[in-house]
Amino acid sequence: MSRLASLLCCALALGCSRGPERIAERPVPRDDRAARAAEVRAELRHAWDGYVRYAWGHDELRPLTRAGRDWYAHTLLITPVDALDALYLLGFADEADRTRDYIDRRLTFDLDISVKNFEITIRVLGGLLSAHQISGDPRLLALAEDLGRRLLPAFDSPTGMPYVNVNLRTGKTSGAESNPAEIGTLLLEFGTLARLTHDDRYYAKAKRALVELDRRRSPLGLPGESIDVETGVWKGTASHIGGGIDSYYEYLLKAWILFGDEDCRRMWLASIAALNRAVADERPDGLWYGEVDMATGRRTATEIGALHAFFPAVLALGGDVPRARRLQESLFRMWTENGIEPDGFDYVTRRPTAPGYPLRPEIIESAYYLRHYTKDPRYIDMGRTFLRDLEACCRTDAGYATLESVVTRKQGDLMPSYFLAETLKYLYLLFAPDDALDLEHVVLTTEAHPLRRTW
Ligand code: DMJ
Repeated sequence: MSRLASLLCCALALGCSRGPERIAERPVPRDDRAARAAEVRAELRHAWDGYVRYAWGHDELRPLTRAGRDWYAHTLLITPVDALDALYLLGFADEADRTRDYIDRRLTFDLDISVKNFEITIRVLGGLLSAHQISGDPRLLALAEDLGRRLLPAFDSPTGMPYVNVNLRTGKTSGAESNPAEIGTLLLEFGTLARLTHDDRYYAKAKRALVELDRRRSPLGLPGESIDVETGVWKGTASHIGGGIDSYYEYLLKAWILFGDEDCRRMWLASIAALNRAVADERPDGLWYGEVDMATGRRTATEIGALHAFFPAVLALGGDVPRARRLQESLFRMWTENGIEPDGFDYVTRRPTAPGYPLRPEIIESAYYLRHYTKDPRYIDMGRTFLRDLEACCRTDAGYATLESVVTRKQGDLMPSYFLAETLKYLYLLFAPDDALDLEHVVLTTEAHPLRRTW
């Protein structure tokens, strides 16, 4: 990072310790996009260097204790795999090549550990597939195939909707109570694996999970937030676009785009109509998406949050730019109200309901899509705010840290792998030249891994 930029960071960090108002008052500098793209690139370098120095070989970095953290008894190299395509995309080809060799040599899935099918699919399977497509390295595809084969038993439930966990060595499953996001956010990765290996089982299993979920939507066209995959009975009847449901919608649309799957198109169109009819909340201060009962449509909460902020991106990709713009404005107010966005926010009382900020990417992802489709500099301005606040509140000497509370600004001891894979990638893409990524010919997974239709 340039001397000027680090001085700016120090100044902003001081502002952060004095409380939220200071940051909100600070004017956003009107500098050019190229400089901001270079700044994000330097921040990726900083975050990556922290991981390499203090947590190399582990799943994630603990930036405050300066140590590594593994999700299970054995590392799955989650940060290196998740971050690999970001290293290529932001121009760190040497680091990426070295990391790719390390992954090829060290990553193994022959482990007696029970893993979360959804998380390992979106971070590891998706990361391996996109890095394989970028580098052409056949070893990454071999790893992806080995992993995919070990995850397949997860789908062996009476309904075909996957269990939450699966043991990578034995195939033993656990966790019958799941949710639409974990059931329905698998088809881009499993489908791409199917196409690249010519083994249609992967596509068929992940597609069936989506279809089984779809046919259990309520007469209003809505899913609930938790379901028993053995009985197919809903366990939680709240319907919304937040955590537990969110990326299920995203994959209906994106599977249609990536695979040309007409069933996914039909499910997407039915779902988006139901959402706009029943979950959207038009208020004098703007457009929000809250929570309703899936059966009655009765509004049960006026809560939104950082995870919901993926939705303007999906709306824009689906062609509804006006609605995407309005929702993004609401969500941006949620960000600026506290100087950084909380994980949960009541849009009526305007208070955080879940005060943490785990370095999430979604609002930045939406700004990127909206900038792509509208060319409106408004979204570049938003990006400057995101970058400034991230640097001010979450940057540490060893990388970036989550916030336990956006109110107190107390930092948490984790740099999730998606901070590199998604948050910094979207921030870079927002400022980078339009051709940095060919969004017309690439589909970004829910973990921001670009997949290309090469088949
Ligand atoms: C990411 O792992 C993915 O975007 C997922 O779909 C939801 N949340 C995190 C980041 O917030």
